[in-house]
Amino acid sequence: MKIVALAGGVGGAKMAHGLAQILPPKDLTVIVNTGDDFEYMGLSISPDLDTVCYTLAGLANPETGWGRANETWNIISNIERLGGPSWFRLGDQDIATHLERTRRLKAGQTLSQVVKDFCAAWEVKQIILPMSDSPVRTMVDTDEGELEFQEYFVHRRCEPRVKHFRFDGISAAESAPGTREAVASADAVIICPSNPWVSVDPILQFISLQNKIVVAVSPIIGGKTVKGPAAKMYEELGIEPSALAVEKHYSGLLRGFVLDAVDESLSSQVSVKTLVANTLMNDYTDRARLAQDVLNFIRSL
Ligand code: FO1
Repeated sequence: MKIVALAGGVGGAKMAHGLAQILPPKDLTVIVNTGDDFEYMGLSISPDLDTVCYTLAGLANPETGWGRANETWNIISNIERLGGPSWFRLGDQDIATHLERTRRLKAGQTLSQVVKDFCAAWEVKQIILPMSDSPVRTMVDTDEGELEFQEYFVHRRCEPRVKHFRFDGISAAESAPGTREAVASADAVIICPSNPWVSVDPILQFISLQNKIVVAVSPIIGGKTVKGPAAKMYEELGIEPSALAVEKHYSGLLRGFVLDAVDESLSSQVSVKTLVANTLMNDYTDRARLAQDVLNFIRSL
């Protein structure tokens, strides 16, 4: 079964890793959000792409979910000592990724080419595609004004209240090579348990899911998010955070919806077919089990 997974952030990477443990590599394409990308200290940073690639390569930091395992922090500590910025924590190994990506982009390579080469070097056999090769920047309109995504997310720890999201550059941007073809030839598309507002919505601007079997996995469990600000965002936008809110978010797109066992009672209110599953992914086994459950669910649709 050929699957396209739409992913951003740690939840998306874990689900992609679960799918990667089951599907033959050529049958899994992951289209990744690049709205969180930014330039920091002259470096081109692509957090969601790196999180997905590091996770599939088995190189991700198991505590944070982002960055590298067994990381050292010599460069950032020395920058800090010199009075430079250190709010965005870049480890030594991770900095090598950003230096090399920045060098290649400056030399004229596209982001897709860079990702392809890095995946080959890290022995990631699945197909990982950025949503676009053009810069798209998620801007968060808050009660303290409009902030760049990482400024809001990391520097301000998601404290400002959100009012609206804008994807700067989206009207001039095109989908990355291979994304539309991957969706067209997929048997199904899985929307990973990523933040609907800032991880999935940007990707959805680039692909058409018409007439596809689309299944979403809720990132909200019992009204809360496992990681990140999705529940807080729903609340601040005047929507009660719940799996139902996520299903409504994707209204018109879905053939099936996966919600956690904790939310089983909500299942009857969902307007598409549902799968109640254990969606918490604490370890590699949980990831593979959830992926298998979702694939079986897709077969039943
Ligand atoms: N998230 C943090 O909360 N704090 C950090 O200092 C931080 C550094 C960082 C470095 C590289 C990278 O690839 C990701 C990093 N992230 C950090 C995570 C990332 O910014 C967010 O999780 C995503 O953008 C949201 O999906």
